Amino acid sequence: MNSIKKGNDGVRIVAAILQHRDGSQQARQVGTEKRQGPSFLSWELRHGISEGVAEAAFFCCIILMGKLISKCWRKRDVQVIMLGLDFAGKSTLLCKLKSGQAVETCPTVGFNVESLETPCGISFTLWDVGGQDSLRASWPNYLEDIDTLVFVFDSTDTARLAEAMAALEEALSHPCMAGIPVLLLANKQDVPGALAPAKLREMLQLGGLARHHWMLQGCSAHTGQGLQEVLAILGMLLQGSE
Ligand SMILES: Nc1nc2c(ncn2[C@@H]2O[C@H](COP(=O)(O)OP(=O)(O)OP(=O)(O)O)[C@@H](O)[C@H]2O)c(=O)[nH]1
Ligand SMILES: [Mg+2]
Repeated sequence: MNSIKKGNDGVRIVAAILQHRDGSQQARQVGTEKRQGPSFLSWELRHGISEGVAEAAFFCCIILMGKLISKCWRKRDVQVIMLGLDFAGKSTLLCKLKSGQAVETCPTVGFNVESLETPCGISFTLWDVGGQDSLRASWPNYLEDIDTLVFVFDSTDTARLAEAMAALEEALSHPCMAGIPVLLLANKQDVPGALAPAKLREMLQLGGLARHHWMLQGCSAHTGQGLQEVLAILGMLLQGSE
């Protein structure tokens, strides 16, 4: 059985271990090998360190590349979810943002989805999820891996404002929502007597919103009022979350 013994003067002693019949062992030197470099560091030690450093650097590179790839992936695949009570105008907003047209809609059962772009060139996927009472239990399924939440209020429906705020609060309490920016839309501003955004701001009970970066914008999915601002704010929020 051969083995290698380290010399502390940089000389590597190559030895053979002889095994006798009675079980005893004897080491016999069969050669030496002089290594370059500082004598206080044996060849094996130096070799071991450089190998360890190379290994660590390799794994660091892998981790950094993984992070870079996942960041690039996120950039290409930004997800925005739009929630709000039924009749708030989410689907009308989605169509107006996508095509510039105010189309007649049906209540959404499930979701609609479109790809859009902010004025600063961030492409994002906008999910419009049905807001009927019976569908709200499915909202948490849409909250995983989102980058921004858009919550739409019907500014003409003050009777259901408390219900809308409770639904918002419920969504914000989901663990996936931690640190996610929120854009609140006071829709239907074209309707005379609609609750003004400033008034809605006053009435908002901050609750879970206090833990988020949030903004409020008045708009009309019918006339397109405020929709350029909506896209610009989304761009800011999405840039901030990158
Ligand atoms: N006047 C006015 N009406 C709007 C506006 N936005 C939407 N509406 C109307 O509000 C009604 C409901 O709009 P939807 O877009 O279907 O509402 P929704 O939030 O998608 O509703 P669900 O799919 O049930 O969750 C429709 O009759 C729309 O035409 C708006 O800005 N102004
Ligand atoms: Mg809808």
